[in-house]
Amino acid sequence: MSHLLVTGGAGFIGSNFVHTVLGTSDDTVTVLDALTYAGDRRTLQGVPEERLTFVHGSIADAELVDRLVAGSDLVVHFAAESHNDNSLRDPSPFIDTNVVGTFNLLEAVRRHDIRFHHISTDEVYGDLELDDPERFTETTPYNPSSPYSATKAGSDMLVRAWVRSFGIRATLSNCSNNYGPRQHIEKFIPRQITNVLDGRRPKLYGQGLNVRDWIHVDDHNTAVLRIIEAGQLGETYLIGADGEKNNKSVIELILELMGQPKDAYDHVADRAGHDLRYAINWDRLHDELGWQPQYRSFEEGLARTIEWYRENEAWWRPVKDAIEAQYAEQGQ
Ligand code: NAD
Ligand code: TDX
Repeated sequence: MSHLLVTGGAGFIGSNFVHTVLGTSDDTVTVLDALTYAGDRRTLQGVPEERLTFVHGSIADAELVDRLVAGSDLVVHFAAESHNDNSLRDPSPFIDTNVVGTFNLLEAVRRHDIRFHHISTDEVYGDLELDDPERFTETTPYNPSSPYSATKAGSDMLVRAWVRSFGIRATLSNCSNNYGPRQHIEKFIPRQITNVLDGRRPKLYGQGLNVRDWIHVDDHNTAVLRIIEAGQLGETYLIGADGEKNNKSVIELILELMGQPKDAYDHVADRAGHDLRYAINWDRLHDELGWQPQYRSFEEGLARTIEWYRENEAWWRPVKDAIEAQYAEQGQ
């Protein structure tokens, strides 16, 4: 039995991780979450509360971080400012949380010699051409495009430097685009699902030919657990599930699954610097650690995700108008 410190555990991927850990082990968990606009205490409803401690605070608070890290066996670091569009409007919280927050955690795990797992993204590698036969691997050079991905790249580099220079016991993972329950409705898939539920038309940036490599959030999290269990210290593992799809086809599938005409969406202003394509080669994770995704059908995973948003309107409804008003200001 271990005690985990999970940063960002009230957000999308972190909360699903806590549900999985508390549901499948005897471990205890402390969640440290600043409850920004993206965090919601209700994402943790239904977990065994007697094994959960919730701390409302920021990873930018070095003293708090030090105290919580000292009492843990393992730190799993999800907390981040995570939305590219927000990073184009105001990059500053991305520096504070993604760079300075990660630095605080690294210093604390170094002082107390605590095992650390760093959650990152495939966006640190930049983008690929649509017809490029290559996919990202663990040795692809870093080439981030947005303020968000640049701060994630910076945080990865800090972790790697703390491994090399100070010998901290850390692993890293870079995952492709996640979908599933409890994702903030600013993000592509839940935005479109809640648009349809709300009688609005889905919004496609530009021509929608940009490709994302979709993975169900539960598959991301089983991969993280496998890396924590068996990954080589100091190493990076890419997480993906062969889920490449262009945005237009995803919107069409959402409309079809929700009983709407396939063309009932609007083209809106494109994102500045919009990455064209992400694609993950996850051979290392499979060959070295024997991991495989469980969600083989995107359509089925998406249908279940649509059901979740249908059944949990109370969760997203209060912020829907404000999110759409913010997008409308940008012509999106
Ligand atoms: P999210 O925005 O849904 O959740 C982030 C959580 O972090 C929120 O609960 C928020 O309140 C918390 N947080 C923000 N600033 C904080 C601070 N200073 N201190 C403490 N908590 C803070 O993000 P997500 O989509 O769940 O992403 C989680 C992690 O996974 C991030 O590191 C992200 O870069 C990475 N990632 C995400 C995806 C994806 O598709 N969503 C893919 C690959 C990697
Ligand atoms: O309304 C929309 N219409 C649209 O066409 C929105 C919100 C997005 N898009 C496009 C932009 C992207 O090509 O859909 C694609 C996905 O957009 P996001 O959900 O914003 O994700 P992305 O920018 O790809 O980044 C995500 O995956 C990698 C996460 O937000 C990051 O945290 C993660 O690192």
